[in-house]
Amino acid sequence: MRLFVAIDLPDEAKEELNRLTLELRRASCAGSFVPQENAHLTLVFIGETQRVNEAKAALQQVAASFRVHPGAPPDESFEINLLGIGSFKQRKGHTWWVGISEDAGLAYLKILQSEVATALANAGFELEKRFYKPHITLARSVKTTRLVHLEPAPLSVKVQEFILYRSHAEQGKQVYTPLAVFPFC
Ligand code: 2AM
Repeated sequence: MRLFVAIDLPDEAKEELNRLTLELRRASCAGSFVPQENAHLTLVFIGETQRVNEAKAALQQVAASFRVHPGAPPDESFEINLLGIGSFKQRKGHTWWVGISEDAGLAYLKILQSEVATALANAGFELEKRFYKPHITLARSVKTTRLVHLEPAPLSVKVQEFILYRSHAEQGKQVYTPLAVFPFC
């Protein structure tokens, strides 16, 4: 199974992301555009594995200990703010994404990401060693036909849990199925 760990987004954020995606699609001649329901913020991409229960056990430990981490938020949840548009260059075009504001919420998010990555690595999962750049992907392999100026509306997202997802293709579409939800406790 192909697995990843991510934060789900509220409908309001997904609607705004979809508005941006549609605007980008109108200015593009090629690209793979993320459907509204698939929008998410990845913490860690695990990749192909059969060790689902081991992944769940490692993630459960993170959820149980996150609130006592020295840098953790004082409450059961924290807020991140969506801010700005960016892109990564790929061989087949660009990945376009929405970023996260540099504030206390981002600092908490980075701690959470690092805890998740460390727990999975300690459980024997081989993770990519790429620097973590928090982003919410709008589209991949995009080729634009004109200059595009996208401006996300100010939006905050309450983070109170993270989710282990399975990713698979169904009739040519990418489907993300939640396998387990891990609230901070
Ligand atoms: P992306 O949005 O930048 O493509 C599910 O595929 C999630 O895992 C996506 O958010 C994706 O990030 C992320 N991911 C990270 N590394 C990946 C990889 N090597 N292959 C597929 N997805 C990856």
